[in-house]
Order: sequence, then structure tokens, then C-alpha cells
Amino acid sequence: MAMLSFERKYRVRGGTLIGGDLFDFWVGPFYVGFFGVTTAFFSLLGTAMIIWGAVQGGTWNIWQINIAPPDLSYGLAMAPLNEGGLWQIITVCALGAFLSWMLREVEICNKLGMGYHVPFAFAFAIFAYATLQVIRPVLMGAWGHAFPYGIYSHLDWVSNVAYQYLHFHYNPWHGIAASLFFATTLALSMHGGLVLSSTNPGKGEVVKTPEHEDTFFRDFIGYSVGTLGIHRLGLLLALTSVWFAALCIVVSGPFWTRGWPEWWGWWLNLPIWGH
Ligand code: UQ2
Repeated sequence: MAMLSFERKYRVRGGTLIGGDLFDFWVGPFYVGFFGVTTAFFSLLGTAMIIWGAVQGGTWNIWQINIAPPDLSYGLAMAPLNEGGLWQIITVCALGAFLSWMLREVEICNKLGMGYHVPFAFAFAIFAYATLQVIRPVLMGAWGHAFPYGIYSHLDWVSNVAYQYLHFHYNPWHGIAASLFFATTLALSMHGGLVLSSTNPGKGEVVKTPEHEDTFFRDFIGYSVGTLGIHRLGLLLALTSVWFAALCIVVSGPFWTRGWPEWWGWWLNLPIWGH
């Protein structure tokens, strides 16, 4: 079926989560929906607040613009606009926009009768952001533990938080997350390379089949994970990367307050070393 007639066939009413037929229409190629409207609302309001914060900040140097969370002394209370209140509004807008975007994905999945794999995957990215900006600050008792909105300032935050734990690379969950991120790029580069190598043959050559792809890896390493399997593996690797990344930062502070090198004391303290 040609793409355009396919789209006409599936551009039907229904599948909405809220509001029935309200906003159940397209603008050009884009599905709108209730959550398209809320995404636009939160994105525009949040962006306006960022620009407003930049105006107050005294610099238009793109690297130095910074909108900081409230001072630790505010705890989990609301703060005046220019003392972290803007940061609080921007954070609410960001979460509102991200969650709206995810629910718009769900509605589009419903219309097409597809699984929820894409919004499920996006939920992990939202979860990672929420871990840094909401869950960990709440567990530690102050919004001031969240990262600031600015290019250099958020990098400084990462550096400072890492040094608070002396050597963050000794955090075991950080290592698991980093290894999974590397494995994700390995899997995607192998998959992209394999598919292109079989579907982009030389001039005058015939396009190869999935059997060629399987056989390449059986010849090469004695194992092929399979054409469906590589996509399951890729999704699993990507989601577990983000999961352990969120875990490694949420344990830092709420559940482990000393330097991360010290955590490995359990290994040195095993009763198996003699003396
Ligand atoms: C594969 C396969 C694909 C692939 C790739 C493999 C035909 C088109 C890349 C090979 C992948 C393997 C063996 C898993 C590697 C494991 C990790 C953790 C990176 O077999 O089936 O389908 O794209």
C-alpha cells in the first residue's frame, strides 16, 4: 500500500485518552490531540520563563546564561521568582511538556493499534530527568540539590557533585550505566552497519536478505541474535543504561554520603584475606 493511502486509512477518530473528539485532528502532517495542546502550552511557557530568567541574569553570553534552583535554605518550599522560583516553574513546565509528549505518543500508538514501546522507552528518559530534579532533591530535603539550567553551570554542577563523593567513577552503578551505554553504541553500530552492508550492495549487485545477516554473524562469532532479537537487545541495553544512570545518582546522597572509593571497603573487609 502506498504510504499516502496507508496514512489516509489510519487517520481515523478515536484512541484518545482524554477529551474524546476534542483536539482529535491533524494540522498538516502532525497529530494534535489534547496532549499536543498541553505540550505546546508547557513548552512555550517554559521557554518564556527561561528567556525571562536570562533577561534577569545580566548576561547574554550563551555559555554563561544560568537559571539556578533555590538556595538550600529554602528546603522544599517555593522560592521568590528571582531566587529559584523561575527554576521551579521551568521544572514544572519541563515535566509537563515531557509527560504530555509521551501521552501524545500513546494516543498515536492507540490509533495505529501498535504497542507502547516508544512511549515506554521515552518514559525512561523522563524518569532519569525526574530522578535528578525531583526524586533526589526531595529525598535530600531541598530543591537546591537539583542541577541549574545553563550550559556551563550544569557542567559545573556535575563536576561539583562528582567531587563531593571524592571519585564518582568508583560508584559501581555509574560503572554499570557507562558500560551499558557503550554496549548500546556497539549494538547500534553493528546493527546499522550490518543492515546497510546487506541493503546497499555495489552498483549492479542484488540486495541481500536477512539470511545473509544471520550467516555473517554465525560465520564470524558462531552466533546471531536474530533480526527481531537485535531490536529487543538494543531497546533493553538502552533502557537499562538509563535505569542504572538514574540509580547511580539517586543512591549518591540519599543512601551513600561518603566518598565512593570507601564503598569498596566491603571487599577489603571480607574475612578471606588472612592477616
Ligand atoms: C545479529 C543480527 C542482526 C544485527 C546484529 C547481530 C541477524 C540484523 C548486530 C549481531 C549481534 C549480536 C551477536 C549481539 C551482540 C551483543 C551485544 C551486547 C552488543 O545477529 O541478526 O540483525 O543487526
